[in-house]
Amino acid sequence: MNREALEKAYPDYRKYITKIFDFEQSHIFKWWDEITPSGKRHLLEQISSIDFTLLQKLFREHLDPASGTLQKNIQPPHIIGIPENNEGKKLAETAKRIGEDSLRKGEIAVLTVAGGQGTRLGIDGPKGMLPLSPINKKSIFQLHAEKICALQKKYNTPVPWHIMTSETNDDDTKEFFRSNTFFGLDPQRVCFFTQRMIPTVDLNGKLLMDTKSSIAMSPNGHGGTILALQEKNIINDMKKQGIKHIFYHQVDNVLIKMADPVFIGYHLRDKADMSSKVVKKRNPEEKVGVIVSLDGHLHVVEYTELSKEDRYAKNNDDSLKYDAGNIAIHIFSIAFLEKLFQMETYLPYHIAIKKVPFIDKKGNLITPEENNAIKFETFIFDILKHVQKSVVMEVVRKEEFSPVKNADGDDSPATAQQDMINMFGRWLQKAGIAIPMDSHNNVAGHIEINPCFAYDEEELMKKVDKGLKFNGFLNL
Ligand code: UD2
Repeated sequence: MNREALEKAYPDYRKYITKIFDFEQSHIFKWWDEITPSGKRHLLEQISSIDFTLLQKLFREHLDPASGTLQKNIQPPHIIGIPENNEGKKLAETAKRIGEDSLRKGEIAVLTVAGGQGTRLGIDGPKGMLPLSPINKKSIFQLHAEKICALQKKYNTPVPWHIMTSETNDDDTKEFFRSNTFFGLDPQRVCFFTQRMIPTVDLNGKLLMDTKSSIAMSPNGHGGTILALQEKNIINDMKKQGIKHIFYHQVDNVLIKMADPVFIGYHLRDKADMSSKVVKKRNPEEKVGVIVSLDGHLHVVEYTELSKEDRYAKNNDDSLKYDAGNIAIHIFSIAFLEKLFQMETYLPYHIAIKKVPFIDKKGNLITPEENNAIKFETFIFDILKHVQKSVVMEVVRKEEFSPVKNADGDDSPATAQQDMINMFGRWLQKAGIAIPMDSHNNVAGHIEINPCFAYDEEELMKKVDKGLKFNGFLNL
């Protein structure tokens, strides 16, 4: 398609059309004469949303990775460990009281990031819709919703829930909540917002098309949360409701201890800007980033970016030196986020080389078997660089972290279900109920406990019938 003709025909989009040619991306107009007027409009709208200067800079950085590498002076961070003695337990109890007080005052909102595409899981639709609970096959969203419901009852307070989606799954997510009557939550207190999208390019930096009238775009990473909170004025809405801190987590962790008061308490006690939970890494190759201290600041080194030497580095007692696995559970203070907005700080983009479907020169949709594309993503934890005060708290993995990432094997729906059953089994055992285990040390049978019946072990102890006999199936 001819540049002058296009510029003349669409004067409103002239400056964007010019950019397409200046940045040598004019192949996207290959099918211009074939596509419908609404297809043309869509493509022009997409072009007007793209920052081509940024895209070119990111691609150049990808070609010259030396500019992006760091990690020279990393050290293990200071961590609040799992309480092992009376002193540790007392500190945790005090923190819990502080956190509960804040919950009662209605100062905490929950934010779930659910804008990802779930490509590794290979499902069609939002991950949160996956039916997952061991007996009732409740979706992940429902499991989260019930925990929020239980919190509201326990602390007699509203806990607003903000869910970040992306263009790829926003409609489906909202429709899922509507058709399930918001799982009993007040729809006024469930707020959806979308993150921005960024184009995907091929290995030569050329824009990929997923149809003849559409550039392949992907969500800009969970770091997009920060920009979205700012652009959509969500922080102001939260402040009006008296919210002072945001409890942040990823949609895929079915064991999430929603708005954990102990964690909130430590965060408040230390007047932290941002706090993080960690678990000990299972092994050097586990796909979680690690929290480290870098030049006096906390920093997360993503699993793809930690050198082999550091991945395998050991302490004298043979434990891993960098084992503070980031499980993406954070608290942000609103005051800190406001300061961050004023600084106009931009999170850096990371690069992922992936397989992305595209249309070839003949217009046929190709699903590649080899990596063919570069995706650009920002990561929420990169704001640690701007944090003055921070808490890192270690928690017990089997009580708090079981993500659904893969279709099978580790971190799959099957392991998530088993981890839930085993956790409920341990709670019941603590309450004095005999729970038989199989040869893999898993509960022999199925258990599901609704958080509205018992939110945690403590509550279960109070409520469960101590004479209960487990016959391999328990749905409370
Ligand atoms: C993430 C962390 C990893 C570890 C692990 C724990 C990154 C880069 N790595 O790995 O260090 O903490 O999680 O489970 O974060 N999402 C969005 N928008 C996006 C991209 C992702 O909302 O543009 C959400 C997504 O819906 C999911 C979460 O972020 O809830 C994690 O995304 P992921 O599965 O791509 O991250 P993963 O598992 O590689």
